[in-house]
Amino acid sequence: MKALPRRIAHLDMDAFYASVDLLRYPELRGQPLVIGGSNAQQPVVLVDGSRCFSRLRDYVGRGVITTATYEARALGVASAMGIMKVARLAPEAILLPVDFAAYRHYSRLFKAAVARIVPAIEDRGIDEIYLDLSALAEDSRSLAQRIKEAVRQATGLSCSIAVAANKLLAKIGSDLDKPDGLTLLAADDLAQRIWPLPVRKINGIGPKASARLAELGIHAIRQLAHADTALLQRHFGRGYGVWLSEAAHGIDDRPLLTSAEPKSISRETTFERDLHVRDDRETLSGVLIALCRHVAEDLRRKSYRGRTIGVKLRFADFQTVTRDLTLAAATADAHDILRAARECLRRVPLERKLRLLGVRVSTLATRADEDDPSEPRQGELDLTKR
Ligand code: TTP
Ligand code: MG
Ligand code: MG
Repeated sequence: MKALPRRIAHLDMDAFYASVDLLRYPELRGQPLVIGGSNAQQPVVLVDGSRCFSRLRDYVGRGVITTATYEARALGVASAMGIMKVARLAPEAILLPVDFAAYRHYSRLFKAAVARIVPAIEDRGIDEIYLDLSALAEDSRSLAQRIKEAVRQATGLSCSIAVAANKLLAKIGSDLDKPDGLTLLAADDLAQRIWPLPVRKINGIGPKASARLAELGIHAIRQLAHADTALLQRHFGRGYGVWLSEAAHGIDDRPLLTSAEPKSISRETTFERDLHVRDDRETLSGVLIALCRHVAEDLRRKSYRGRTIGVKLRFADFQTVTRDLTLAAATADAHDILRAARECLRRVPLERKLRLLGVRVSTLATRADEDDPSEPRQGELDLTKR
């Protein structure tokens, strides 16, 4: 039986950081706005309650912007541009500092809203996700429309979505009709809509590869699709050469990575006042025991064990140090973790006061990964310094 074609969507928020900031400063709507300043660009509230914003023409200094509204992009501004260059292109544009806490908050909100409609989601970072729509009955257009509305309801923000046969095409597609786009790509759209695009629109062809392709006279995806695979392999190696050719033909079988496997599990705490290792010995010891117990509980709840135990300390002057060690066998036991954490702490000079203490367990394995159930639960401490 032939497998049914997949329906994969890519969703990407429009001018994400700038759009989140516009929720707070709606009076800036319609103006060119650039995000990337420091605290000096924080708006000032005047006596009459109105706000005074920094303009780029007044900016002197280094740094790059994170993003810009579409009004600023119309003036030639783009992500990752130096602020001084942006100031020359758009002197009247407004500059705001980044506010990562706000972006993370809205990122969680839009992902939760989509998850209520589509359960199979691959998280691709702060403002984008892949969705597998294959198991749903509803047609792609009304589904995509419903997802866009849910995102707008939950956040007040717009996004662009494409639905295609795979991740590669969906990712290219979501960028085709920004902002507020809804793009459906069918198999026979490849030549018409994908092939005219420059090769760097393919996620996985970066600046280096596209420069080398340009040296071979290959600029558009159509040219890449018609290029001899053997030639591509000679210039880019066997694997990448084949991949380039397949990508240009819109072939991509990668599954969605729906449940992100954690690389580590950790707990940390910042003290209400800075603590001294000698004078506050008992408090610190209690905190360390509690952190190890919490990490052990997290590990057990998620059915993980870990072999690498680490500590993190931040001193009153904000200097941060970490130490870790690797055990002979993975553990989820609070006593094992505590023993190893204390061993790590012995390797840190502790003259200054502490403002933060953390415990991390990494090199994780799930129960299913453990092939030998008879292995000793509590391995010897292997004090190999890393
Ligand atoms: P993007 O999705 O690449 O861009 P965008 O959401 O601002 O605009 P678009 O409508 O074209 O999708 O990136 C998401 C956020 O990531 C962006 O708002 C700011 C941040 N970012 C950077 O900090 N530096 C960068 O170079 C890029 C590209 C993005
Ligand atoms: Mg975006
Ligand atoms: Mg993005």
